[in-house]
Amino acid sequence: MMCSQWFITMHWHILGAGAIGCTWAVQLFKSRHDVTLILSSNERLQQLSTNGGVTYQATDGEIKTYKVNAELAEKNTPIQNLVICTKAYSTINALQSVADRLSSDANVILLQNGLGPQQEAVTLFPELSIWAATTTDGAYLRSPFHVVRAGHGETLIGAISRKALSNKPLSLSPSGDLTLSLIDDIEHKLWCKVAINAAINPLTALNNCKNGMLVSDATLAEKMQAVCREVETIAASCGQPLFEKPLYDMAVSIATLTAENYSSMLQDIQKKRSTEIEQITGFLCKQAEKTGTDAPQNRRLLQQVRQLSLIR
Ligand code: KPL
Repeated sequence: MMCSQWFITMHWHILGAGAIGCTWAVQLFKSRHDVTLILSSNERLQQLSTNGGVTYQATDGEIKTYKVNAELAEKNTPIQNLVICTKAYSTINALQSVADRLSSDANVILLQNGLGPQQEAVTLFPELSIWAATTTDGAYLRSPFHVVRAGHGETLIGAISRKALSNKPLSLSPSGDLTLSLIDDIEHKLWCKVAINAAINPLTALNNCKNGMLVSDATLAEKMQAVCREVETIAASCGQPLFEKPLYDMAVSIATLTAENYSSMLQDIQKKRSTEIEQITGFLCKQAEKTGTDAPQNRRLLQQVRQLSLIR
């Protein structure tokens, strides 16, 4: 179901001013919603102010700066609609940092890679209306608060908490050039995304290569195939059949489509940031353990990426 098109001005708080957070901020701002970025420090507030707002480069090359408001999490004004676009490992801390400010009927959208934090958020905050989202939008930061939109994808959003499931559908309209769709089974889409990320990200991080190498290099292709077979078995053991096609075929298509890209995990390693390995491969290994499924390939990748993160 597409989000409806009638005009409703809403106040959106966005936590996580990375590429996707800045893209959402600009698109909602352009659509005349009230938008407030929640930033982690006074230095970040200063950086935004020095930049004059959020600078956005559209896919046609047009560059504009939008005067988006910002504040710290400590502010005590209520939050009605919250999008968390942090890295997966920061989701819970991010949510806890503003939990006191959420109105009783607030909507919270969790938009990140991986699985685990979404379920944890529902367990920790059962009274909240929580939605999970996954996106194929492409964007990257050229510098802090300067986002480049690399491609237009789709963002799928679905209810994951009891309250969100029983509430009226979420309305985000209008939402600029974001393509947002409300769907019933978001968990399945999150599993599919995790499966693709598990196939591509750790191998590219460990081999310091672009996504395309996983297809063009026979040894890496074989390794990716073995990982895919295992991920499919784990998913099936959890009652989550993945794609209609074999996972390996899907992973090959995506690695080919993004052949010139560095995966987000490799970028994290290169920039000496934490990776999302625990929410991707780590999540799958935990599920394998719960269901008594063998997962030697994924366990090895998990250990190797953990090691790599330690020795940087
Ligand atoms: O989502 C991605 C990521 O890098 O995290 C893929 C699909 C692997 C594209 O690079």
